[in-house]
Amino acid sequence: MKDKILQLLRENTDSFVSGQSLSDKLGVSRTAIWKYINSLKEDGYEIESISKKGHRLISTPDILNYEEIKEHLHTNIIGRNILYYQSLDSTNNKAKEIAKDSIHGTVIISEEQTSGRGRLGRSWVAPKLKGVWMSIILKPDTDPLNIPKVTQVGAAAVVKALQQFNIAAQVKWPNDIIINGKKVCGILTEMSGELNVVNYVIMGIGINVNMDENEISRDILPTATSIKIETGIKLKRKELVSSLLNNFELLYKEFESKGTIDETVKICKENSALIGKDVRIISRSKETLGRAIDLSDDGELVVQYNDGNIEKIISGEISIRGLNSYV
Ligand code: BT5
Repeated sequence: MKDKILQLLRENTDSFVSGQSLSDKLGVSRTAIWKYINSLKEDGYEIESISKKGHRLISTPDILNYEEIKEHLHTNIIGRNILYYQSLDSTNNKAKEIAKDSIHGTVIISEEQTSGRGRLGRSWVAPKLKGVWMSIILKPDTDPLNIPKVTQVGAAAVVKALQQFNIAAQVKWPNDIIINGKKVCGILTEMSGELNVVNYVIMGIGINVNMDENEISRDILPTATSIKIETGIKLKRKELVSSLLNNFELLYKEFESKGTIDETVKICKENSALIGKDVRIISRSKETLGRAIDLSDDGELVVQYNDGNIEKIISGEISIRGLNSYV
């Protein structure tokens, strides 16, 4: 009912909509309408209410429910089913719980995470209302070996979305997006499948949007930052999410229909934080020195080790660092 009232108010922002006409159109009492309007106000909608005139929508809050995101969403499938929470331990955990019974393209968004996860059991800090913490459930008909490509599609979609707000960001292969050498976004792609079958993929994306420096926890401050800190721009998170989903659907289409990620690789190469740089390639057991020289057509990082050997690295459990710093 709240959605319907909101829709009617959105369609009439330059005039007042009377309580009586809302009540007539929606078939509920004026008292009920009054209660719903108050509840919308509590959600952060600014509504001017004047007796004998009615209600007029003045502004909408920057919250990440479907009602708000759909305003700028142009997708057919991705994000057409959004499950929105005030607080979750981790959107990837919630996505896992419901993935089997959810449609492809379902998105889980939470305003905060109390136990956000990174790769390899690391934690991800996700404070309330300051960023975008979301997971996309995907059901690709492909071999599990192709799933690392999805992380690259996500990374390219984040870079493209930021470009639409005139923000330049780079991909630090395989799963970080950085601005001025510091991390603003991390991607955690998880999969359930068998040898040759993918049941589902969950792509978790965390973006630090509007934190100030004193809101970034101290232990991550040396490598972490937010879009606001680096650019001074306070983005509307809902517009960023719509743009991200729009770009993701476009890029994912190529992967889904042809299995290739040419457009994604082009974006990741053009905006790579690593290509041309000396790097440390860190796996569980060892650290090797080399230079990042390219990105393969499949989105693997091509490195030349100091002994001259060239190898393509699959994202898996590898971390890349600069020789003396994060990048
Ligand atoms: C990642 O792992 O970067 C993947 C992060 C994915 C987060 C999203 S949020 C929505 C979804 N639900 C989840 O539970 N997770 C996903 P990794 O490359 O392992 O990096 C983790 C490291 O980044 C940590 O060890 C910290 O050093 C650092 N870190 C933690 N929180 C951060 C933040 N908010 N911003 C920047 N760096 C952070």
